[in-house]
Amino acid sequence: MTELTRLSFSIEKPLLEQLEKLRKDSKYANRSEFIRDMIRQQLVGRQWQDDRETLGTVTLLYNHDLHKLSEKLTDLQHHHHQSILVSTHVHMDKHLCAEVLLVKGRASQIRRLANLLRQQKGVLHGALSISSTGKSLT
Ligand code: NI
Repeated sequence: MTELTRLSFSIEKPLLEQLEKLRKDSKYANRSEFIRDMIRQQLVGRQWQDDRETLGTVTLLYNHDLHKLSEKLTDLQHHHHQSILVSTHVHMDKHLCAEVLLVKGRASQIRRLANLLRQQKGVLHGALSISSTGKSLT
């Protein structure tokens, strides 16, 4: 782990109050950890903006009764197997399925894959959650 450096800085009182409100709302007990995580959040956003190698999850909810939808989604995943690290399928009820894919690759490729999957007819909800491979976050 990298050595910690203590620092002091000036901040307007109302802005400090806003920071404390954000910290409490986010249930962080430790202000330093909250600020470190805010910085990391900015860095992850920057990695995605700069189209760097990233990590993300794609969640899909769909009705498997729809003609050939399951096959279509499986075909698309096979076609993009280099980007998909792991996938999980859960049968939600008699008709609905949920899948979560852990994906890794350039940000633009992951976005394209997530959009391709969620725009298939019969996919009721599709969401991309962005994360990071962890490089440059420590
Ligand atoms: Ni299922």
